[in-house]
Amino acid sequence: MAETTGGEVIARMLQKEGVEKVFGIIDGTYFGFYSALHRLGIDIVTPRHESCAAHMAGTYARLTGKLGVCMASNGPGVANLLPGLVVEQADGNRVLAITSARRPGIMYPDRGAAYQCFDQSGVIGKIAKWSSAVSSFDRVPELTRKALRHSWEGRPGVVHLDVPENLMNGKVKAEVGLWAPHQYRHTDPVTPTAEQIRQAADWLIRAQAPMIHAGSGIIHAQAYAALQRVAEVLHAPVTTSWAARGVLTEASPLAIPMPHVKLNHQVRNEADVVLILGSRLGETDWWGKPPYWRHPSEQKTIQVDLDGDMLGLNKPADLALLADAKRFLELLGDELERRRAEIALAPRRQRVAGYAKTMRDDRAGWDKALADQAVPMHPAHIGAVCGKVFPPETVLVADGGNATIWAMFHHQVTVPNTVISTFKIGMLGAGVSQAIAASLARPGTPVLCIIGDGAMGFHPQEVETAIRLNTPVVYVVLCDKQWGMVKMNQQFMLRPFKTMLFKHLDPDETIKADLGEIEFDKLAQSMGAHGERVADPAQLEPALRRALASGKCAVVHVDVDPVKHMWAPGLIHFKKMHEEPKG
Ligand SMILES: Cc1ncc(C[n+]2csc(CCOP(=O)(O)OP(=O)(O)O)c2C)c(N)n1
Ligand SMILES: [Mg+2]
Repeated sequence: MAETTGGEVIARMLQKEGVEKVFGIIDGTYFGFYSALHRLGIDIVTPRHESCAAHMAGTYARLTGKLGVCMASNGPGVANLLPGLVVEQADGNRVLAITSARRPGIMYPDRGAAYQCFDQSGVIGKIAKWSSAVSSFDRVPELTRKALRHSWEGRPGVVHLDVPENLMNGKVKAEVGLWAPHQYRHTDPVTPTAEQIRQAADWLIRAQAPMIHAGSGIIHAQAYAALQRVAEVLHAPVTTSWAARGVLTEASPLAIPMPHVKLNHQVRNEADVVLILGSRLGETDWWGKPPYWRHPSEQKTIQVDLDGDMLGLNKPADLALLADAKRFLELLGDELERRRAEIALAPRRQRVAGYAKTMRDDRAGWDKALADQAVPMHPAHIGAVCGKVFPPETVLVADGGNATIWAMFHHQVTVPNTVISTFKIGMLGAGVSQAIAASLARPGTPVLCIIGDGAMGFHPQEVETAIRLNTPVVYVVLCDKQWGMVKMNQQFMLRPFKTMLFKHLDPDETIKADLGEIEFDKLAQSMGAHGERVADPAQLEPALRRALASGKCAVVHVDVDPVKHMWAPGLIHFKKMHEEPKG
């Protein structure tokens, strides 16, 4: 009988699941696991901070549709992993975390005073979909299967398996049968019934003003083409959650991108039938409530989700459907095409043409800032110039406070699933490693990370990771030497009238909102990256072109006007969003 370790059994099971990469930092406590990954040809991707490993796994999962796996070692490694797990769970990315733990004799319950240990499963269990500690070698396969089952069912999120070092590394004589994924978990998409499709089609065909609201469920189901077909047959406008921005190409007149906040409210108020796909209608969707959405008594809601817990969560559903979004859209598309002649398109066309005019007017308003050629530059230039330099399939990673808002307002998403951020939790610094994972997930595709100077300061060490892994990410760091978004908020709290009058307060009038300088271009050069610094808007395009052409990780330090940077567009709407709607 062959000798194996618990770590090797898990590695082999991951291989059966098609896992090609595991993100994490090595440690002796799980040598049995990662040495088996290495032997099996599974790529071990090592950032320089465990929270980055979690973000990399999450981004990789989101961009590929595969399982993202990260690992961390007991005690400090897991402690560092925690913030990443919080974010990946909140943002709903399919991440399996495998951690080492101290031997069972001294843990669960903690004997006290043991080295490098805490109640890892207890803590992660509170923030994840599911967590379990493994107690014996015999239970390694069963609990790994359970973890994989949880990973692939319901809303994607974090699943955790805590494996003691003696099981990770200890050699055991055993034959462990490896099952195929379909033998222990659901692998076929959940299909709606014909009656449900007929009902949904009836309501959408007869509607005066139908609309679609799409969430990340469209990304996880990779249902872009099916969504586009249904939207086009119905001629229905499509709003999205922030995280699902671009699931319908914004080149389509039916796409209502999220920066057009007032128009999003208008569309949602005019609609008499709304089809909600893979979205919880959370706070950033204004909870699906009046006055931002039409009252439920006047708006029929069809909600499709593969997680029963999401149905009718925040807005009552008239037709609640437990189904895979892609499967649903394909069947609905077939039904709608059969009944195409019943759809009265003229009024729908007229309504959508009105929306296009509003979007053009909004854009013209935002683009006025591009006439400003002052040095240091107006932040509006960055998104606009990046749009010229980078091809449409580029993955944009947005990180930072106002830096993210400027990026969102001056970027158009024409290829679905090319925007990464932490839209639900707004984790400063996550973008640095997300961008590297994006480059690993889409080799050969450019990756652009637009990031604030505060955010970049959380994880600049990952530039070395990008160099080591040969991932040619371009980081554009918006340097205002302040926690810009918070400073703006603070000014309104402290001296609203002076803020309105002079646009900013004096340095001693705000509280700890200013930062010193980090020369991000030079810091990057010290790690072997291409570094540039630019303050003049006329120099931005050539600087970005050089960065992209360098063919390696590049960091462009962009000096932006700190006052203009604070006045990001749409701030009033985002402030309002924090209040519970009255309806
Ligand atoms: C990890 C983390 N800590 C604190 C915050 C709260 N916060 C939100 S925006 C912001 C300021 C961001 O500054 P910077 O990254 O420089 O972006 P800017 O607003 O200046 O463009 C802070 C501190 C956060 N979102 N994430
Ligand atoms: Mg800043």
